[in-house]
Amino acid sequence: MINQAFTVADVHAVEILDSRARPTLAVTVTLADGAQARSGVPSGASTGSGEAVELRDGDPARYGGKGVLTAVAHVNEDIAQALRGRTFADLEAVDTLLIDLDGTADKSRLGANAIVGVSMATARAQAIRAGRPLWQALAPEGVHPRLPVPHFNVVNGGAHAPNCLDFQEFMIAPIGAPTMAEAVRAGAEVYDRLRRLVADRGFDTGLGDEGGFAPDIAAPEAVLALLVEAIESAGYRAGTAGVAIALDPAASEFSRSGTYQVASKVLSGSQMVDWYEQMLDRFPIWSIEDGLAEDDHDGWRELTDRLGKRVQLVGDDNFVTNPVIIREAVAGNVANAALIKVNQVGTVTETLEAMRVCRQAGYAAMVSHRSGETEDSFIADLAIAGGFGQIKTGAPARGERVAKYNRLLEVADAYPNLPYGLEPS
Ligand code: 2PG
Ligand code: MG
Repeated sequence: MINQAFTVADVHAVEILDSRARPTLAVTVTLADGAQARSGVPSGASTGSGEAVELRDGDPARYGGKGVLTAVAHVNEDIAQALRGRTFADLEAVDTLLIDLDGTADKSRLGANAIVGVSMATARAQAIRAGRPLWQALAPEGVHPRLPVPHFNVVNGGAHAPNCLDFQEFMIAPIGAPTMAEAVRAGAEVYDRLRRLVADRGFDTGLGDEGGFAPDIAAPEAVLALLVEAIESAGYRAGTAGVAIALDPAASEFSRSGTYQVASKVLSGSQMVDWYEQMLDRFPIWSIEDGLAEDDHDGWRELTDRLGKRVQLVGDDNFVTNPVIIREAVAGNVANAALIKVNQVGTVTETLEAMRVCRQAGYAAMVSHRSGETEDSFIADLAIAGGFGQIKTGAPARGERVAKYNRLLEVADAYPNLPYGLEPS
């Protein structure tokens, strides 16, 4: 962390497009000594109900109501007025002011999209001013930064693709790769093999929102078999010694009044856990995110009791990067890892706090993009800084996803002593 006071000279936002042709914000923060940084605000599609509120204009005449001119005005008026000319001890002081200025529990007055853009750009400007790479500036005291295992989302379904696949994300994770560069190479080579396999089986090779293929395959097991084939035919071992598999079914999206309607089945929470258990027996899955719906508290406890020793269980929709919620989950023995998304909670300081809670509890943390992204690579640095050794940021294809992987490659090249891989437990 940087403990150098700084003065904000200016804050400015503009409405730009995200990777899904929807408006979002780009925020530029300028400090008094001239350091200047810009950030692009990400946006999700399968959002948890407890997320900080993304402010949309709701004017049907512009972008189908999805414009963000109100949030932009909040940055350029209220927030700029409150920050301009003021000196802050650190990033936390800025974030605290933003939270107070908003005055709501869910950041709905100014908009979490407005607030998080200012927070991210301030963090970056502060790092530039200190002459430090962003990851060094973000790294908490006592945490050892490391290059994260990239979780490449290579098959997209659910809310991210128009196919019949209910599970949202099938990821490949080169846990056994010796270096960041080899991990990225493995991801790209397996992705390339997969494209050919998908085409050979007669499926369309069109892509979903996160750059993964979106074949019309309904059964998750069929996709898993295809992934193992792609991993092995690219010359890698399937499993944690080589390239493992991670899932984000995003089960909230297919839960209906206490049941799960998925792959032409109607299952209870317990039956979902049975099904995951069978998948773990057959396939090299090392991590499951949002295996059950955010409000299925009994199900999550059963999932953790039965599978928590065998596999990483990541809370996303249910945890929403909220330190208070994660603390409760730890107390209730729910999951063993959290997904970390800056815009879910709305400031960089609260995001770092969520990671601190995970660390204290012995939970893992995976830093994540959103399905709607910009070319901003902020989360690559955040993942290095957090020291857990995990990131998911889509397929090794499409500029807004690749920007993050390329940033990791550049840091790996510039800092050859940074270790790669999962943090040893
Ligand atoms: C998720 C995310 C990112 P979205 O569910 O983990 O992959 O999707 O940004 O649409 O919420
Ligand atoms: Mg998720």
